Amino acid sequence: MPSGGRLYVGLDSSTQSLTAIVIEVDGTDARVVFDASLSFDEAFPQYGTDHGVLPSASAQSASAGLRGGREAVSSPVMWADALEAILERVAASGLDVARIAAISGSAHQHGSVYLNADAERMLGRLDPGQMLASQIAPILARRVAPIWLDSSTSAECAEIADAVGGSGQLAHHTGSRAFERFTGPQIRKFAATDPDGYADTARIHLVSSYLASLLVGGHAPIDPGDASGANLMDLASRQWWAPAVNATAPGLADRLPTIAPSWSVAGTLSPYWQARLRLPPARVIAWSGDNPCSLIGVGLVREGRVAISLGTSDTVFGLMKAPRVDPSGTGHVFASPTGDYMGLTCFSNGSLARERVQDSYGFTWTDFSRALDITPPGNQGRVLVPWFEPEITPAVADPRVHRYRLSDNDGAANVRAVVEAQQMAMAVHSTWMSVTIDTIHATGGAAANKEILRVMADVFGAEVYRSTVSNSAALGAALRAWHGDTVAEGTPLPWDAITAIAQPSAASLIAPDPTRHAVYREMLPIYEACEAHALGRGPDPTPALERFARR
Ligand code: ADP
Ligand code: XUL
Repeated sequence: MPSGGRLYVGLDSSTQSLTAIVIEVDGTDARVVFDASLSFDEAFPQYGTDHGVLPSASAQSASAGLRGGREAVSSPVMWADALEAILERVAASGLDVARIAAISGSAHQHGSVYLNADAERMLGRLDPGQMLASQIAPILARRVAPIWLDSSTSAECAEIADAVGGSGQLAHHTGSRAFERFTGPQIRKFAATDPDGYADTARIHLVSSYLASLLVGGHAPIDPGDASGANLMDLASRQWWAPAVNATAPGLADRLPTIAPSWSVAGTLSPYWQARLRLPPARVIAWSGDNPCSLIGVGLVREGRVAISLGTSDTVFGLMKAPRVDPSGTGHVFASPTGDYMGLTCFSNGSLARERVQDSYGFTWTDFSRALDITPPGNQGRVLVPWFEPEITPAVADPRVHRYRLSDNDGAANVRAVVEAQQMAMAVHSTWMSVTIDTIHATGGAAANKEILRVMADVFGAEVYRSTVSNSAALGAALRAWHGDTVAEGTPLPWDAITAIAQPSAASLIAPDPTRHAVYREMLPIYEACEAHALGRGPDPTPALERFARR
């Protein structure tokens, strides 16, 4: 290897874009030396995607009949085009690419790619004189890939759960009850609606293992982190769970990739990439899902710390030493790339709900922050249950906003009510992880708002640090490439050292206030009662709120 630090490439194939981050490592010091992104809609208009999703006509023609829920599919050929385009940028970046020691990746979870029996041979002898995408089209057994936004498989979810002995059993083994977007139910639907296409399918990859396969020029394994988003993997053994595999589709066991540890070397960059872009035969470390990669990219390698991502939706996730499963059936357990587990709970009414309140009163984000400043913690017993849109946690199909003792004329009180409700909901619905949360890494667009983070710190009674990593999944992938390379070299570095670059700065700390935290401890059970009432499962919480307001 030429002199200078080793370079590690992390790719993140998200729903809408592909990002590459390159880090340079000297000893245990790492720094980002390249960061670029391309948006699918803008870079590849010929595919006609909208936010990365093919128009619904493609979804309909790709499967016989549209049944219930929304179908959402994307294009594996477009993803191949994007992979080539982003690696071209890395190759042309001026970096000394001969120093690339390893490359890994992250992909949105649950999506599936169906390859035919020619794939193995064709991937092994890609022609560097031709674009990658043109050579991929002939090896697809299904032109499109269903992705995580697809909610059309409720019937399949019920059938799979029934066949394995119920939702509890499925969740106990695979970490999640059957979810429409998860890979197993999607495979079942394809096998039933397009039996010829399924018969042509020799290998079903997740998006992560598909893209890794394109890099190594052969079928890559899948890591346990992304495999646990399939409703098919047994968490304890990190192998496919035969009852779920058999319940999903006939002959599925032969069509799934092998599961290998997240730090496995899947192969090296194939002759195609070496000849076409002059890249070295760098190690390709198994790819993983975006959530497992983000866990690493925000530096969560110990139990007791969680990340709260305040993006379009709000998500709580953190590392768990043991695979504890959410008894309410809304959270997920995935394998973590560290060899541990991770819990994740997703709330669809995140920034979306904050923006709805903001818009109703014509507030800027500065007004929004000021409203939080001038209203007291506990909001004088005024509560809003913020289901502006269908909610994942708890499951609410018919959205409605519920106000208790709260007038919708009072803008400031509504701002505090939405933020408190979201933070309390996250606190309540993450207790299943049985992790004592002492530290929170806040990420996502709304983490820019200090006043929101103050409510977070006070509700959880935890120290909140603002993470400044802009693409935690891509950074996590680059760090995983580094980690996998050290394992392959026989000198594995501990995760604390690998993730030092991802730790938030001490200066961003927002410490909890004990007096305010005491207010929220009192309020939390009352908020739970508000949720129960809104779900039609409990009495009116107004008397309890009145007592709380008078206290
Ligand atoms: P995505 O999930 O799409 O990646 P981001 O993490 O980029 O979303 O978050 C974008 C959201 O952040 C915006 O939609 C906006 O609602 C929110 N946001 C940006 N700045 C602020 C702010 N100062 N206060 C509250 N929310 C904000
Ligand atoms: C998690 C989930 C999403 C996708 C896309 O279960 O569906 O987070 O991984 O980001």
